[in-house]
Amino acid sequence: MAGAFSTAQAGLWCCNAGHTRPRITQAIAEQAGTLDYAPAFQMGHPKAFELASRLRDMAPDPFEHVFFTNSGSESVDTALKIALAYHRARGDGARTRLIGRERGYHGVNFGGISVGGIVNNRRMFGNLLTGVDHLPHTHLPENAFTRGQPAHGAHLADDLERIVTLHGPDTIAAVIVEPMAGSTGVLLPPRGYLERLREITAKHGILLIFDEVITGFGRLGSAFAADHFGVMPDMITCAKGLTNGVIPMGAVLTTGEIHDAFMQGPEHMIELFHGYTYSGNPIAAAAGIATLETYTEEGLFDRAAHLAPHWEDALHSLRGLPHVIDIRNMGLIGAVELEPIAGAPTKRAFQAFLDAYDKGILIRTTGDIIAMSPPLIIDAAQIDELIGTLGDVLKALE
Ligand code: PXG
Repeated sequence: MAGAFSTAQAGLWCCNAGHTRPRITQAIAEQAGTLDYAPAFQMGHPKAFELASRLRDMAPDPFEHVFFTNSGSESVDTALKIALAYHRARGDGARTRLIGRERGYHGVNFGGISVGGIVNNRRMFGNLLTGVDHLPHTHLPENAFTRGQPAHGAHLADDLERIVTLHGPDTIAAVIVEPMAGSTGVLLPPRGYLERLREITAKHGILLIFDEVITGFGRLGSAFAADHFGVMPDMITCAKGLTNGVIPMGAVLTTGEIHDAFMQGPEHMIELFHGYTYSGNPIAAAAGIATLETYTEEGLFDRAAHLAPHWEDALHSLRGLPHVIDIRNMGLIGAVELEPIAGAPTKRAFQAFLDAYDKGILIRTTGDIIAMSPPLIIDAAQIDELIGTLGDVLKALE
């Protein structure tokens, strides 16, 4: 791998094109010397529009509009607010409930932790948003060691019907899920699950938001997970890989229908009372354009798709090593789940993290799960080296 140290983690799931890419660093330097800041309220600058157009071109067809933020957390809260305001703008203002999912991660702002399903992210922070409910997570033991998308669990989406019946369909604004849950340990959507969620939300006039902060920009071998699964939500949130992790930036992609609901005039009025000082920041926009160019020029999303079977084989070769109770993979994402030490959850995986670091590889652990998302520029030999080293770590682990 490049240098003496290799990352199985692409930073924090964000440096999809690897580190210090010349096109990106150069674009940032040039932009800093040309237009380093421009206000984004009631005016704009060309680079923000250019990046929005390129994102639109890269995104699946229904997505025509972009709202820029500065992080995944801001993208999530922005999307939730757009959902509430969209229904309000259409005279459907009783739709105020937001539905997330257990073991979902949607960043650390109040909206995100409210719809998120990680107890430690919630318990310290009071009552959070009201009117929030949660779907069950999709992690079923009978799917252990499945290669790719698991077979069992599409029925878990039907729980949305229960929630709809409980609260009344006309009170629910949106459902937000990660198409593949990353942070809580690479929890894959069972076959048919996302399709079922789409069906039920559409039937009841509920918006569906895919949080693609991790799955966006090639992780699954397509620009977005929506392409990969062939399921189109109403909004996509993204960040991380948008600028290759180099400069903070996020975005919300919406359909024309959602955008148009706000455009009721008069023309001098603000349509959506929301935005950040740094929305569409010129340097971030320049980094984003250079990043998308790098992905396209180097065919990195196809590369991820082509490498995925090799990645899958390499990962699953770890089956049978001590303490390994599950292995999951999709695209260039993978997880190895370890049996927790009785009475000391997370200790074993954390030791694996330390041992791996000593051997020159950076892995990420969450609970007793080792989660990996290598840069999309990795090659087959590097995958073998990485997984070989991880195998040595696991063999020696107590
Ligand atoms: N949504 C999803 C799906 C994420 O994965 C966020 C929102 C929030 O993004 P920001 O940019 O506000 O951090 C994330 C972030 C990890 C890890 O190793 C994952 C994230 C952040 C930090 C660590 O699991 N994901």
